[in-house]
Amino acid sequence: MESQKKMMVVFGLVTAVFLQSAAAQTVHVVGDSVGWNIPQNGAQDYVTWASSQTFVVGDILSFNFATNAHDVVEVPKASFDSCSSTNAIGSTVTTGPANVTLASAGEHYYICTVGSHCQSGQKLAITVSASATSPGTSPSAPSPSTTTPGVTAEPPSSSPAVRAGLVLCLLSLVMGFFF
Ligand SMILES: [Cu+2]
Repeated sequence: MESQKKMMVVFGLVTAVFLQSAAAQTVHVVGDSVGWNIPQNGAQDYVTWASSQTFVVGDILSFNFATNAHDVVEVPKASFDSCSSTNAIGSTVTTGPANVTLASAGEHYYICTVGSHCQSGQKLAITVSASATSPGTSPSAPSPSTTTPGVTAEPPSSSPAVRAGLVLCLLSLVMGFFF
C-alpha cells in the first residue's frame, strides 16, 4: 500500500535524525587539570592522557593555556618528532584557551613552539576515528563549525532539549507533508 511506503519513509527519516542527534561532539580538555603546559613527567604525560580519550571527527580539542605563555600548532609527524614547526598545518594559535575542531580522521600532532617546551614534553599525538554512528557515509563529515585553528570560540552547545525540539519539528513537518 502507498500509505505503508510513506510510513516507512517517515520512520527512516526520523531514525536518521535521531542517529544524528546521538553523534554529539565531545570537548577534550587537553591534559585535563594540567592543561597545555610543560608536563611533570615529560611527553609521556600527554601520551597517557591521549590514551584515556576516544577522539572522533567533529570533536574539539581545548588547549588550556595562558596567552603568550604557550602556543599550539598542528604539525606533520616528522616535525612533531623533531619538535620543529616546519610544514605547520594551519597557523600557530597564541591565544589561550584554543579550541581546535578535529576535522579529519587519522593521526594529528600538536606542539608548543615556545622556547624548548616541546623538547620538554609539551607535545600531543592523537588518533582520530571517523564518526562511529555512520559507517560508510563519511564524506558528509560534520561541518567544521565555527571553531578553526587560530580562532577561539565557545564549544558548541547543543543541548538535548534543543535536539529534541529539532526532532519534533522535523517530525511534524514530515507528517504534514505526507498526510
Ligand atoms: Cu609551551
